[in-house]
This record gives sequence, structure tokens and C-alpha cells, in this order.
Amino acid sequence: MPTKPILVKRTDLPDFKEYSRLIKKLWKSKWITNNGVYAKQLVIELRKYLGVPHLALLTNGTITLHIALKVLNLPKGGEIITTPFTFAATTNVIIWEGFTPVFVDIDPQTWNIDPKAIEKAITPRTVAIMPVHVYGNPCDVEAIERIAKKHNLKVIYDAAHAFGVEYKGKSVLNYGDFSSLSFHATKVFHTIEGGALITPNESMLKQVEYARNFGIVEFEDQIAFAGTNGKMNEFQAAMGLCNIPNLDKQRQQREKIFQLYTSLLSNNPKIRLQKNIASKQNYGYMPVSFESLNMRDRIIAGLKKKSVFPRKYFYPLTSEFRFSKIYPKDDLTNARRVSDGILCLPLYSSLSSRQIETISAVINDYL
Ligand code: T4K
Repeated sequence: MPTKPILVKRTDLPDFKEYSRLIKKLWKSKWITNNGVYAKQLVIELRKYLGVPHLALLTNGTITLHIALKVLNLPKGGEIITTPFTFAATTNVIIWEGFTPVFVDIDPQTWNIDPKAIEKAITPRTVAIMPVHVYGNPCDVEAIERIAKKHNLKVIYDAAHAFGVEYKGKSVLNYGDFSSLSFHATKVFHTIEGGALITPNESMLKQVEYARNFGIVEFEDQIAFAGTNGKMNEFQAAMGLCNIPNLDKQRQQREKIFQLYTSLLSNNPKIRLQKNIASKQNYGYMPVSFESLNMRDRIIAGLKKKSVFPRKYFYPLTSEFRFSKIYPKDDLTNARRVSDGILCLPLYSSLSSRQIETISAVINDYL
């Protein structure tokens, strides 16, 4: 019998009966999108769960970043300072919205954008900073806030991985002009596809709500500006509502897995682990970085033989994409070193201790 593959992620699904119960009601009401009852309820529950003042639900985490940049109304062609150690979406959005990404280096320990490098890269054309809380590890939010204030720059956090993460006892999503969440099926909280924008500014929240609904203010003849369609539908929202009660238990299960991996791998000098500065982590990813690209790729081959399929999140750097060659970049030594060796090991709530031991043994044996 062939072994069942172990993939990098496995979607957590709620009790089918509970989801069906909610979906059945949609058959009666026939209201299945456009800010329906489930979407409204999900906003209330997420604000409470996350401890954030204003939150708007959107179709996915990418459209969420697009809308943040749109409603901030920044001068087109401006430069946005960002990290190259991220998923393609972060950089793609900057480019699609007509801005120039300026890539700066990461901190060698936290793997997040280095505030010193941000400050060095500021020019008269800089309009914003787009940091990423990579793998849910909080950026140096205080230093970034100081820099943004000093230079009058907007900050949009790509918080796709940072659901439920706290920094110094409070939600990390409360920093910056916007924090953007992804609720994709592979994330610790999901609505199948989905996302949310969080902002401390109520009038900005209104702009986001108009922007996701074509720019319509209240009635169809009142279009404030050219918006898009970024609404979350009721099937997505119902999935979110059913997932919330399971979040704390799933987080505990992932924490155990994360700790077991850490205990089995952290003594190996050829493996670098990320230094996490959160006061509460979400254990969404198990990233490890090996000494070299060659070593990483050979470990991938070894794991494949055991039907284990980790992923190279995030290799190559987005500054290395073919189209990115024309964009300015700083010295990216740390980012390159981490990315060349990076591997995200399987991490999801139903992974067994035995599976983790097997994966870790393959790695340790190879090294
Ligand atoms: N910013 C950052 C920093 C991000 O990481 C992302 C997305 C975004 C922005 C944009 O957010 P969204 O627009 O996606 O909301 C996956 C996810 O699709 C993507 O959301 C995520 N980051 C990225 C890091 O990973 P792929 O192309 O690697 O996914 P895929 O289809 O290969 O799935 C990975 C594994 O997950 C599979 O091997 C098995 C498991 N899986 C996947 C799906 C789709 C399931 O168990 N169930 C499923 O339904 O991008």
C-alpha cells in the first residue's frame, strides 16, 4: 500500500453537521452574499476574538492588500519599502497598484524587515512601508512606528500569517494604518478563501467598505469613487463562524507539534530557527533554514522518499523574480541566506508525534 503523503498543510474543517445547519438557513433566506447576516456576525466575533477595534471582511488576503493601498490614496509611482522574504502576493500588489517596491534586508534572527534598513532606504519618493509578520512573528512594530511618524509614511502590515498573534500582551494587528489578514484554507483561521483589513481609523474602515462594494456609498446612484468587488460571501462567512470555536484547541495542538519539532531539531548547528518575539504565537508554520541551498534541496529529496512534502516558503526572494530585476534593492545578505536554506516543514493540528519524529529523523540523519 502506498503511504499517504504528508503535505505542508492540511485544512482544519469544522463539524459537517454544524456547517450544514448554517448553510441550510441560506436555502431559506436566499441571501447568500453582499454583507449578509453571517458576514455581519463574523465581524462581531472576530473583533472580539482578535481584540481589534475595526475590521472589514474581504474576498481574500490579496484583494485585501490591494484595497488598503487604494484607499490610502498614495501618490502613484511612489516607492514602498518592503521585505523580499515573503509570498509573491505582497510584492505583486505593490506593483499592480503602480508603486515601486524597494527591497530591504531582514533581521538575521527574526527574519522580519530590519528597521535600520528601512530608514536607510527612505527617499523623497517613499510613500509607505509594507512589512510582513513573516510566519506570524511580529515585526519590530515600535521601531517601524517611530520611523513612519518621523518621515510621515503610511504603514500597511501584511499580517497574512499573524491571526491571533500578540505582542506585549496585545494583538499585533493594532499597529500601522492597516493590517491585512488572509483567511485562505491553509491558514490557522480560514473562511475557505477570505481576508480582512484591520485599522485603528473608523473613517478608513468606511472607505474599505465602500471600496469592496464598487465604491457605492449607500444607494446605487451614490458612487464615491471607483471601487472593486471584494465582498465575502455567506458560505465563506459561515465557514468562519464554525471555525472560531475550534481555534484555541487547534492552536494548542499545533503548539505541541511546534515544540516537539523544536526539541528534535534545535540542537543541530546546521539548522537555523526563527527567533519569535510574540507574547502569544499562533504556531502556523514550522520554518527551518539550513546552511545552504544544496543541503536544503537534498533534504527535500530525502523527505520525498518518505512521502513527506515540505515547501520552500519563501524561496526565491521576491526581489529575485524575473520581473523584479528592474526594481531597486538594498544589500539583501541576510534575506538571501535565510531564503536559500528555507524549508517549511509540515505543520497542522492533526499531525501525530510519530510523523514529526520520522520527519525530524530524516533531517537529522541526513545532516
Ligand atoms: N501575504 C502573504 C505573506 C501570504 O503568505 C499570502 C498567502 C498572501 C499575502 C495572500 O493571501 P491569499 O490571497 O492567499 O488569501 C498557499 C496559499 O494559497 C496562500 O494563501 C499562502 N499565502 C501561501 C504561503 O501558501 P500555495 O500555492 O503554496 O498553496 P497550495 O495549493 O500548494 O497548498 C499548500 C498545501 O496546503 C497543500 O500541499 C495541501 C494543503 N491544502 C491546500 C488547499 C488549497 C489543503 O489541505 N487544503 C486546501 O484546500 O499557496
